[in-house]
Amino acid sequence: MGFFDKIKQGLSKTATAISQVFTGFSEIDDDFYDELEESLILADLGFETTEKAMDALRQRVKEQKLTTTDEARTALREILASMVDVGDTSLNLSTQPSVVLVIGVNGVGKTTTIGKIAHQLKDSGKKVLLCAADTFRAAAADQLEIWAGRAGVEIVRQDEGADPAAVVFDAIAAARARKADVILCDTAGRLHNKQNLMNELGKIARIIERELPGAAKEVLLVLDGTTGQNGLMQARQFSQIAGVTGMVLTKLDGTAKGGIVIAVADDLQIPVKFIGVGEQIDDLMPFVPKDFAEALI
Ligand SMILES: Nc1nc2c(ncn2[C@@H]2O[C@H](COP(=O)(O)OP(=O)(O)OP(=O)(O)O)[C@@H](O)[C@H]2O)c(=O)[nH]1
Ligand SMILES: [Mg+2]
Repeated sequence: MGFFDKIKQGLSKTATAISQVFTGFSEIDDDFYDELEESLILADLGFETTEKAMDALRQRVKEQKLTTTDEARTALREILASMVDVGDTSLNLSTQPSVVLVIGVNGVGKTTTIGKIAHQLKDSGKKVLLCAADTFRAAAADQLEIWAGRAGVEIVRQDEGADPAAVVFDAIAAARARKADVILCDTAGRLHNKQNLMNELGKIARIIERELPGAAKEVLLVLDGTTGQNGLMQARQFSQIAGVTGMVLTKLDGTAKGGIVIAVADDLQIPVKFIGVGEQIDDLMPFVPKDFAEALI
């Protein structure tokens, strides 16, 4: 299944609800606009992003003298695609090694996403090293090790309770010695309001900066697509603290409504780089703004 089919399947409920607005009206009038607006808010686009999209649509309808809701559908697809097209959606891995730090609240899919990314990078010929900087739970490093085995990549870990920054330090040394291309760093799930955990992230970032000053670095924020507008709040707070360079929206195969992807990209002006569409190693798709807008609308 390609990107389009998988996403379409996951978002079918939302897409059907929005589609019914376009098929339920033939002409563009106030009732149509009202219903469309409501369907976008229900799809998790959030109030502000919905308003922005609706304003752009109204303007385009006027300027281009559109009359049918079919034409409005095409216009809205283009508007949403350009709203989420806020930067490079690929990972910057231009140095050897480069570092990808993966952060987010508990249970959003950080470790799983690392396993999936490791698999993709390995397939593309990169030498990948996983770093188990989630030392908070005993099982966390074990879980990452299972993913390392699945992806066929190496892992650096220490005992439970070790200083996460020390594990990162080790991983950087190992990456140098083994000439790894990419270090993928798992971190403990944290609440953006837990100060000591947020300080710990800062310490990890400082170690990376000190040890690899010129290296390409990504900070990927993982958000659970099913948590809706709460995900947007998390994204705002993490991005203020952690210098997020890209986002991953997971669980778009389940009950997620999908519009949250557009809301976070538009609100933060940080590109979504991947979307998770299942629990298996292949269930991670590169984010393609145009395809996503088309699947949703
Ligand atoms: N359906 C679905 N499930 C997912 C996806 N990504 C992750 N999961 C599931 O979400 C659960 C949590 O995933 P983890 O990778 O352990 O999440 P985490 O962020 O590392 O969690 P902590 O380390 O506890 O903070 C697991 O059951 C995963 O299988 C996805 O894209 N779709
Ligand atoms: Mg984890």
